Amino acid sequence: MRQSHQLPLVGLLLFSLIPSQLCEICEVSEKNDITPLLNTMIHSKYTRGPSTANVLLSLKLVGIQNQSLRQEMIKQIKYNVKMRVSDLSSGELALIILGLGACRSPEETLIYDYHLIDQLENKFQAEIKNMETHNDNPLTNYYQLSLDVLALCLFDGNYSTAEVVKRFNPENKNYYFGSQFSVDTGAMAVLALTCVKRSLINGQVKADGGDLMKISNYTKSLVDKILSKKKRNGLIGNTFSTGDAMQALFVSSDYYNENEWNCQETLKAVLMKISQGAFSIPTAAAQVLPALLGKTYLDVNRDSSCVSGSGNFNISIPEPVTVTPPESQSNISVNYSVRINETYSANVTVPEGSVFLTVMEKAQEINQTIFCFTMEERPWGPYITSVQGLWASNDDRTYWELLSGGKPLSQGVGSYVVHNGENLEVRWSTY
Ligand code: CBY
Repeated sequence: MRQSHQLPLVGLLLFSLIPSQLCEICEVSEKNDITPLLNTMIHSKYTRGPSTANVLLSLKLVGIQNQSLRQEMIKQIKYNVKMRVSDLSSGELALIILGLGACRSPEETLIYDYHLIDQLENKFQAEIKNMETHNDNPLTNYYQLSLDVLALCLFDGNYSTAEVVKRFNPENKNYYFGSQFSVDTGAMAVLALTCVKRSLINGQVKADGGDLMKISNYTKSLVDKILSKKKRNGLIGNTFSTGDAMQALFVSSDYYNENEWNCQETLKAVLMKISQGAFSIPTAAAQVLPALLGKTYLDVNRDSSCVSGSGNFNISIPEPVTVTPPESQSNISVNYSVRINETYSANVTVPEGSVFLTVMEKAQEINQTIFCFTMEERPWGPYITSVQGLWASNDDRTYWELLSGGKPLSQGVGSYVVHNGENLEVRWSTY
């Protein structure tokens, strides 16, 4: 064959060798797919709860501009930092900084007006101090420590690279709950470490050469652990950790091979969960949304970041959906137990469609001594802090674990809907 005839053939061959994934953008293409998330996030009653900063951050990252909604959220955040900054946990404050600072918008000045970076530095120090005095246990957890490092790194706060290297070793127990690697925690750490690594490379932060190497090794190992939690249906960890895992994998593509992760498959699995109504809590919706549009928390202070990746993806605010409760409800009965060393049980009758919390309230009415409990409002909904007067403690890594049929639940008491005949349990556990 003459050379001039060979050329197009060679071209065709080369083209067919380019993996198809390279050409695909892993991002939602149908705006209707994310409408349920937007509905959950922007429904007015949620703009005031503990998830406000997360919702603001998420909406800004994906380029949704709604002035009145934004003003309301900023008002709420302002109130929180003015009135109760000392009550905020380190991670909550970090999220506020990320939310206010995202996209170089006017409210960014609030970070400096209220000295939020200084306050976060102090809170981060308090986390480290607690680890020194309480057997390596932070005041909160490593998910929040990673948010702290991320916010300090993105907004030029002070943190010690040596401290990061010392604490974020992937074998550290704080990445695990029991023997299980926490995908959410690992993913947030990858984002934080990637930011730190970039600052070291750009020379913005000084460190000795070994630190950069260690951070790279940590990232590689965390990415491996995250990928090992990939499920057959494409989710990574569970429904609620997949968005964070996607963000981590977006920023760390140097650390895994293309054939180790099929982003399209993961995206499809998340879209399926959205269509099944899985992201009904604003925090859940806010955490998953950026990844679906190819965004990560590292895009927060990039100039051009806050427009939709595909350019022509124009999202408008959907009309709120009004849910009408069913007219007549039948009752169901479940078995409810509190397990410390002994097990205390009761049969409880609740209306069909009730959540775990309703069962606990009913049980408390039956026997105030055995079934009394306390809870507090967290970004993911109510969190059980004590049962029978026994309090969960981060210093001791104890908590009240929720189980059904002996298996841990992946939802909290405010969202898990119970079924007739189910064996529900709250168990005094360590993590
Ligand atoms: N966020 C945080 O500080 C929380 C970090 C987080 C890793 C979080 C999951 C992930 C996330 N994206 O926010 C986390 N959970 C932690 C750290 C913890 C521990 C809390 C104590 C501490 N050291 O801070 C602890 C005790 C191990 C824990 N979670 C317990 C529970 C159970 C709560 C039961 C109760 N007492 O009310 C529960 C219900 C598990 C169980 N079977 O008992 C639980 N967590 C769940 C299900 C979850 C998921 C919530 C999913 C949902 N739809 O409600 C979770 C997203 C989350 C919140 N926990 Co924890 C993990 C998942 O399933 N992917 C930062 C802050 C600023 O927002």
